[in-house]
Amino acid sequence: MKCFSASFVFLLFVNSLKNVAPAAANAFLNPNTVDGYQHVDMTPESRSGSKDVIIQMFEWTWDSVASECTNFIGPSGYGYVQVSPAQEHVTGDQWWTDYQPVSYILTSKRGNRTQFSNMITTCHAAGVKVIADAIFNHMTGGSGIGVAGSPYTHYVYPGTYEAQDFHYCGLEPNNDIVDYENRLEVQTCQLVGLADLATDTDDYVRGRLAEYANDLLSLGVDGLRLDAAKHIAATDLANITSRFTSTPYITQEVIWGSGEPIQPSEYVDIGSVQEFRYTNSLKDAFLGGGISSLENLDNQGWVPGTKANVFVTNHDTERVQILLNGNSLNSNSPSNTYITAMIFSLAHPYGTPTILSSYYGFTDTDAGAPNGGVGTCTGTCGRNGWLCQHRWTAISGMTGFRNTVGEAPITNWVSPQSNQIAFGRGSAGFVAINNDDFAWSTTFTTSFADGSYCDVISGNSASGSCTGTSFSVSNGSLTATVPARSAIAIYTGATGAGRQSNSVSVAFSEIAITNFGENIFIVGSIPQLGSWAPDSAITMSSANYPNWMADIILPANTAFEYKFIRKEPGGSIVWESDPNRQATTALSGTQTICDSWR
Ligand code: AAO
Repeated sequence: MKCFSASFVFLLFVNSLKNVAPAAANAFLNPNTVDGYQHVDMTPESRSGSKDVIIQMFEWTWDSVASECTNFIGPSGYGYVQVSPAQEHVTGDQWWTDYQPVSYILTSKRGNRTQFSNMITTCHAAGVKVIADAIFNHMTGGSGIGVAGSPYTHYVYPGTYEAQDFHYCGLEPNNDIVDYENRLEVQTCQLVGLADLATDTDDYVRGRLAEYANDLLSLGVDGLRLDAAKHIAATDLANITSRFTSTPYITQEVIWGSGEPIQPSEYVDIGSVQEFRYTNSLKDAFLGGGISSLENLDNQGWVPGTKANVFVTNHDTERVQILLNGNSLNSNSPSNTYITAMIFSLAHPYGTPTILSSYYGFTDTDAGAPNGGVGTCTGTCGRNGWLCQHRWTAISGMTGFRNTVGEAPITNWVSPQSNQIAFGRGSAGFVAINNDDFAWSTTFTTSFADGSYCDVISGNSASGSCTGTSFSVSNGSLTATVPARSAIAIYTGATGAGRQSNSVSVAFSEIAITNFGENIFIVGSIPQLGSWAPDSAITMSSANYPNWMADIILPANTAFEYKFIRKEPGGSIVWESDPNRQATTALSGTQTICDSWR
């Protein structure tokens, strides 16, 4: 997999880290009463100043999350890391073993209790808060011994739960959910065979789940993602969360489904809700439906933006996409739409955005994390099979944008056609997204003061100048060309002029799975890339397999096309599929381009 979408190449420039002071944690309590139970909800904004962007660190070990908090996530201004489940789970290499709890011992593939606690301390020191993925709905689908050594059977977890603590709904064969249009079935039968905790009738279960959550909170956890929340009645979930000893940010997985009786809105008094209609709509809009419809998302009948947690993809949808022609964009989506949709998500005020940071795993949708779960990123790319989306220049750049614009409303919205939109956020940020196959050149009206601003999609601000493109604003006017299937974005915190030199060093990184004896090369339209002659293609190094890498000096500010080719032991050559990849080199300095074989 790759740093961005398959059919369009997006420039990633070496990014200077933004200085964002850790905001004071400001507890703003918003008491709600749900079915007689007292609740408090806390939005990310209220806990983290303007830093509300969440990174879902899918399957990263605790030690590697801690390092990344220090090295990149904190300095870049992200608000939260959402980490994979912490409790003991069933054994197995597949990623989804994490979603079958065996006990509430904090030992998982990702590390033990001490490492989990150290991660929280380290991330907090970097100004980053931690959201834990918590599974209240169920235990496992079988029997065995968990990763911390606890024996279990489907309905007996010695010392934790006994057989009477589970639902046996009796509505379907094997008690498994089949009919999502039956509320009782969804909330009392088993999700994919997983033993369903009796969260409605069993007070011991409610107390035990709250005790588990309170243990996480006692270690400093700031937020909880409540997995499969839809499968627990909102009133029952409210009962459990009312027993929490502190007031974490809560985001609940309640997948909206057509014709289904259980609605995301039922859960908003407990906390935020993951709004999957947003995910589906962005996919439809960016894959051809038109993005001009995305201006006002608070009038769609979804949960209010202040209660919505939104994402372009999560760990499920990026995999389901492959199997079921699914419901979200992912890093394999065409025409750079994965990136441009994430730029939109970070620019638009609706909801609290989560950015998935995951790994290449789409040839085997069950595949667990590479490199033993040790997340690895270098510069703006992933390594060792990791994607490191949070490091991509546009994503970290737009996080700075979001932190700067805060809650400012949309201003100066224009959409000359259905796949071109531009808008400001107050007078502090301006973005233009071009989802067409041709460049968009125009003069925009902004609310900016006169000055020269860095485009944070192509680079950033460093030492008073821009590592990518810069734009001048004069009397509010901004004249720009928005490249095809790309975007430009400026904000008041990133200023300076562009720099120009004769050449740049471009670090190409291609994730490609190969067999023994096969090698990956790069070839392209300019002489430095062999002028499309396979014999002149540049060799890539496999030292960081499956990332194949090459540092190549190219002329600055130059558009070119390229592809990766695989040379096989017998001498035959396999080209990547069409169309050619396209890129433009930076004005100066160094640049990283991350791709994956297609
Ligand atoms: C594994 C094996 C199974 C085995 C089981 C037990 O894969 O074969 O039976 O163990 O041994 C993850 C994996 C599962 C894995 C499980 C446990 O994804 O494959 O099972 O760990 O190891 C529903 C739930 C939702 C859930 C989703 C997967 O409502 O909560 O299914 N997601 C979470 C996690 C997920 C995890 C679990 C829950 C379990 O994020 O990673 O599972 O802890 C409709 C319904 C949704 C329903 C989906 C899928 O969605 O509305 O509620 O989600 O179908 O069944 C449009 C429609 C929408 C529809 C969607 C489908 O968007 O509008 O209605 O399409 O894509």
